[in-house]
Amino acid sequence: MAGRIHMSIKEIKLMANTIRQDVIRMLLEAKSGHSAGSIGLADIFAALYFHVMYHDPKNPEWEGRDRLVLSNGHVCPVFYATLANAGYFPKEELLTLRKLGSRLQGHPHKGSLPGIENTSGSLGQGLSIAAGMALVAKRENKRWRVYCITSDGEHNEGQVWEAAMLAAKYKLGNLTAIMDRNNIQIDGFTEDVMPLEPLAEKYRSFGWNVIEIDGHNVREIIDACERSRAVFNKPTMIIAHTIPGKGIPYMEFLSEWHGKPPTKEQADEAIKLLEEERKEIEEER
Ligand SMILES: Cc1ncc(C[n+]2csc(CCOP(=O)(O)OP(=O)(O)O)c2C)c(N)n1
Ligand SMILES: [Mg+2]
Repeated sequence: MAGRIHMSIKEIKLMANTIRQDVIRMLLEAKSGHSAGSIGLADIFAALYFHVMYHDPKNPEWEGRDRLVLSNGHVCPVFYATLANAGYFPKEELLTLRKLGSRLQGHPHKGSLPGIENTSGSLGQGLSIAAGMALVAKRENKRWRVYCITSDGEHNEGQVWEAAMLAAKYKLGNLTAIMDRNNIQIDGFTEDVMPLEPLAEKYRSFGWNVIEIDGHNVREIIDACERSRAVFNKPTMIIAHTIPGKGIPYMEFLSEWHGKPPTKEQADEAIKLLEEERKEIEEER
């Protein structure tokens, strides 16, 4: 049905746990792919698709849907797992990730799979795409919003800052961007490769509404998205502080996990830890 899938906080946490387990199984089967960023974004994707966004998995092209632009396309395992759990396509298909002929390629391709609004993989372009969509929606008085997931590493690219200027110029209050501030990129820590801080001050000085959150706190994610909806004359950047590889200690904070899959032993260990976390969530009030 067109509208929102209105899960409770606890249900969203369980869904994020399911998505993490799916990502581990997908990457193990594919024997390649991006682990750390995908695992770190599970809470944000679960909150967006199972609470915040208006969408309809049975009618992916519903005109009134909110649009999600994924800019850092390499984290698509978390996106695919979220879409499958929401009902966009059968969950069995998740295990075809990166296989020849699969609709689930290593980077998302618009037109191949329902629910994908933009082709990505080449970093730095998503915020521009999202701003363009939001500009159209504003000019045509549409009620739908644009959500853009962007990474910290891709903020090395000048195009991101061009998009930031444009979105502020056109007062795109219908645009909510969420930055995966996980401090790593392909070759190390962001602050070593190309210092980005002070990110909040930079976005504020570019004319954006900026909200900083713990990107694993589902309530904070939902609240920030709701607050962004109440600001009409500025785009919002939610800087979500996340832990790459969250919940899997051998993976957490390590850029070496940016782009490699787990071995069978590592995957078994991860599933065991995630099952323990699941029990803890189930016991919460
Ligand atoms: C235009 C472009 N340049 C370089 C790359 C290669 N690349 C792939 S991922 C990545 C690191 C990006 O950092 P981030 O998205 O923060 O990585 P994560 O946090 O997911 O590890 C790079 C440089 C690319 N995909 N596109
Ligand atoms: Mg990063």
